[in-house]
Amino acid sequence: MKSIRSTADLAINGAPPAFEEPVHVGRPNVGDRARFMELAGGILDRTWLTNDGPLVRELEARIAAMHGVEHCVAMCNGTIALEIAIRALGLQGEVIVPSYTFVATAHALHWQAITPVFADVDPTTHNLDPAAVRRMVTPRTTGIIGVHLWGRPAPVEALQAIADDHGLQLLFDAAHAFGCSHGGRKVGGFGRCEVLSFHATKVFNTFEGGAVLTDDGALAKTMRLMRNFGFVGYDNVIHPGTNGKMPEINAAMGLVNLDALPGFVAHNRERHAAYQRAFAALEGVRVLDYDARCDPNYHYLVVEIDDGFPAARDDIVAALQAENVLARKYFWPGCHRMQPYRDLFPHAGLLLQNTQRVAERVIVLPNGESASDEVIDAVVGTIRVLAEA
Ligand code: T4K
Repeated sequence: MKSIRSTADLAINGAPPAFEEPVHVGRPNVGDRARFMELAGGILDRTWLTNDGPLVRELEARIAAMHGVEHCVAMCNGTIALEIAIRALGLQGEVIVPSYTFVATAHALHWQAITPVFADVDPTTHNLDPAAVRRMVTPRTTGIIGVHLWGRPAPVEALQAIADDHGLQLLFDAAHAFGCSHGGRKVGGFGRCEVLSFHATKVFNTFEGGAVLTDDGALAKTMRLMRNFGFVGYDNVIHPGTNGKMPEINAAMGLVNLDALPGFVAHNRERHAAYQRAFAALEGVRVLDYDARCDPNYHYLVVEIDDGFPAARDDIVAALQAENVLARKYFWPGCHRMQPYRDLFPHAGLLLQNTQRVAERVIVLPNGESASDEVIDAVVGTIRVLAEA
């Protein structure tokens, strides 16, 4: 592999890229293939392909136990899981969410004619700032959705206090936080419920998939009805519903990946430390770290480019992509600058100063299996050369 020492070495200046094949953020983690094929064979033998099948039930039981909650309701993806949780909790009117999140958090509300009201984030943690949340409560507010961004739990106690003070429902978008803990307690049991995503690009995937975790038996029962059109038995519909079912083949992937998860997380953690070492000598670029109360899964490798760093974030991303390192600007530009929210709330940015600053300084880099030493060298070399130039 070429070493990047001067501007002439950069692919943006005509040199060959550092990697022939794209190096992705979000390359799927895949466990034991032979075991997956075995489970797939069992599905075909049983010809029970979806709708509360035995592998889905096994996966639900294992995920609930792992997160220390009573109920795991598996779904076809995290977005539908959010929508079902939102509807099962009876949210309406306005719901407070961060703008600095994947757009699915806001869309799951808008899709159901609920107004997402964007509150600003803490610039250090990138999670909701409780003081900003308090400022956004109105008589129309019915709930708060906290997001455990990058797998770092949101300020769960402070958000619960606001919810209690105002009689609001609190739930969490835990799409990034599979297996993560806060103060020694696994995510899953905070708020009324917590929503996971098992998308291909997540630390734990079921191709597509998601789930809602809760200790509330009545809520779990309602969500089970809702994910299967409200059916009880063959002809009896007792509740409005949709199709949120997880297929058996997805659960097979989940069971295999659950066995492999400790290895994925250990590897992520080791690569996170390798990035930290590599960036230590480059002043002005910081690898996002976690506080002692948080036990993360290290899935997202997030760096922040300090104000005043000699190279601009967007130029860095363009240069990395030219090297075939497909760095991402998650979650730029913030939901409030995406449609339909940009037109609905044209002045939202005035109250989202931290969101805008953070969204303009973050780069997400390949982690896990994609983050070889060569990739880390190429990333750091590219950024150093750009800064020196
Ligand atoms: N809440 C939050 C906070 C979320 O982050 C998400 C999802 C949700 C809710 C909703 O959960 P789901 O409904 O998705 O279960 C991705 C994912 O589509 C999305 O699931 C994820 N968050 C978000 C952070 O990232 P994109 O548009 O960046 O993904 P995509 O498909 O372009 O993939 C990213 C890279 O990964 C590609 O460059 C190629 C690579 N890749 C991707 C896939 C799908 C592979 O190598 N193999 C693959 O199979 O949004």
